[in-house]
Amino acid sequence: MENGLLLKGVGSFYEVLTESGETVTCKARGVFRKQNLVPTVGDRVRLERQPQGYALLSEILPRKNLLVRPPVANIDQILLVLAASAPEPDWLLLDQMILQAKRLGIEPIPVLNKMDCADGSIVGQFAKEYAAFQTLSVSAATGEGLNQLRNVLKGRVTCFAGQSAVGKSSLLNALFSELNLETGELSEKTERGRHTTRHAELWPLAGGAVLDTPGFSFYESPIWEQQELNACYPEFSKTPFPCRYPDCMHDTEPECGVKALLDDGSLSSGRYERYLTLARENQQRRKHRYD
Ligand SMILES: Nc1nc2c(ncn2[C@@H]2O[C@H](COP(=O)(O)OP(=O)(O)O)[C@@H](O)[C@H]2O)c(=O)[nH]1
Ligand SMILES: [Mg+2]
Ligand SMILES: [Zn+2]
Repeated sequence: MENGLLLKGVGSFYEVLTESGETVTCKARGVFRKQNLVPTVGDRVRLERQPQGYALLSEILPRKNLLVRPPVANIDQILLVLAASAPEPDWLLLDQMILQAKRLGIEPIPVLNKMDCADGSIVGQFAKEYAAFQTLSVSAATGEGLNQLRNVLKGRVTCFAGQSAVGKSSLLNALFSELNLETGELSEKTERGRHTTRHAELWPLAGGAVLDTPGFSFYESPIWEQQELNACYPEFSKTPFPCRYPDCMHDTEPECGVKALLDDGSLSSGRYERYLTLARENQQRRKHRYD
């Protein structure tokens, strides 16, 4: 038995990257169908070589997470791509994506692309508001920061997300010259690109793998307990004193440590205002959860 990472499914065949770095085509055991278990890109699997013919995919190891659109399992991290010029960053969307990722046990990594033509105010806001995160500043056009990006991808399974035209496909193409994804401004893009109907596929890179599908979507917002939501904001942990209420929403409550951070300028008002928008929405959903 060997362990491997499922890179790609083609009909009833699966391509599995083994620990020795070999790509092996496997057939799945019939038992999965009976168990209603579908081998999925990203699955950690066990395979058995056969004396002749295809290897058998004989076991799917427990999944850390399973995303549905596109179907992919065991994502470790998500690169949330923004442009330092156009299109203007949708910071609220970024903060929402950070929450969604954390909920699924995926590490969010904000990435600022187009550094070759950066707008200083966007670079400044990015640096200030996401200082508590691991971030990257890159340019698909000049290659700036791509070595750091490759380092971040090492040994982990990564997907990309972000608004249209921020440069997700360009970054993937810069990492994998064979990929050849369609890029361009919104207006230039054809309705259905060559790659839109394909199934997702993982590209092995430096002991890890990258999902080739840019434009990744989550399902609708889950309902959070306030404490869980607070835990998604690493900058909140630096409060000078704990909030009086452990489930403090940092809105109008008395003795709020987060408001104190805001008052002394160490928490950016933009991040805080967007937090409050999301926290209030969440509170509404929580109130109406049994409607
Ligand atoms: N100046 C500059 N333009 C870029 C960069 N990355 C992508 N672009 C351009 O931005 C546009 C959108 O890129 P694309 O990769 O299609 O974005 P996607 O929709 O996120 O996949 C294209 O015209 C790219 O040539 C970059 O680092 N610098
Ligand atoms: Mg694209
Ligand atoms: Zn508080």
